[in-house]
Amino acid sequence: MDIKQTWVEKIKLVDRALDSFLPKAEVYPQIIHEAMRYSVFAGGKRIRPLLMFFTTGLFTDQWQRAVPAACALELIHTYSLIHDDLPAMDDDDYRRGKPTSHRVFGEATAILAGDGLLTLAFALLSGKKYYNNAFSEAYFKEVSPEISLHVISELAEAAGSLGMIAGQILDLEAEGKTVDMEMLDDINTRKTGALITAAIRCGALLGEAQAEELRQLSIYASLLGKGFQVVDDLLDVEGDENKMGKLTGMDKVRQKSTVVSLCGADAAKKLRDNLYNNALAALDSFKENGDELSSLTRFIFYRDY
Ligand code: GRG
Repeated sequence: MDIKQTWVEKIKLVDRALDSFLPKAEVYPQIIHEAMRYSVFAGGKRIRPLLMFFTTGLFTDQWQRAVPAACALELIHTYSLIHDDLPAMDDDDYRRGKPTSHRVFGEATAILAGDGLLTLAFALLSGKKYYNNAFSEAYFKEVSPEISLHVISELAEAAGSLGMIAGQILDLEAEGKTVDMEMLDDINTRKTGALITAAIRCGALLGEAQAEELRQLSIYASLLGKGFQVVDDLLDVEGDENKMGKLTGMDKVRQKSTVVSLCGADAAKKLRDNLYNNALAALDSFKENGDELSSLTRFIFYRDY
């Protein structure tokens, strides 16, 4: 089985687990569950769950214990995209090739669908209701309460007003202004990097990594988060709209400062390559079980959607 096939199988597992955690679309009040499901199953790449699985896999074969936390992170990610697309924020009509949540369900329902996903993320990691869910079995059996609380707090901090929400508000405030590279790096570290870092750190915690291993992986995560955003900025300029399922060139329209607008596409590509090499070097000490994480790192840095 080649590495890509193992990715597909893990993504299918995430989809089945998400399906089991989310209330069915027929559950009252149907419209909110329909809207939550619409965005969760709209074709996301599931990069964050894979990052978490492969990081737990550096330390143990029992990576399935990471399934609930990986799903929780994907729910938080999906909520952030629904809210980011709203008229009050980026006002986007398409995401992943499909009409955005508010275009299908209206603004109020889209806001509530995001809220529902964010709160479900924390419910499924802590609620008795999920103890008997087949996808949670390993998590509730094998993970100590101390580690479980640590994971919940990592996710909350990453999503919160010092993490992703800080990045979003700073990003909105910076629209129409030219920010310097230091400020841009801070925005991106919070807006995009916080959830990427949470994927890696939660994966390491669930694998019972030692403090030094967690520190080393946090360095890797920070480089990966920066790289993720540089590639996103490059794709906005050079990407294929059909592959990406959304309009390109929007950073310019919205007068957003990006690495590409500040330094040009060539310099952005050099930065991407440097970040990629440094990210791989940060994984060096995990060589033995690190193949999947290294391949996913390559995919993230050189993806075309
Ligand atoms: C609204 C609280 C709040 C936060 C929004 C996510 C975000 C913060 C803003 C989105 C802006 C953006 C497009 C940032 C680039 C990084 C990013 C999150 C890209 C989308 O992630 P992918 O490529 O998406 O993993 P898929 O669709 O594959 O799940």
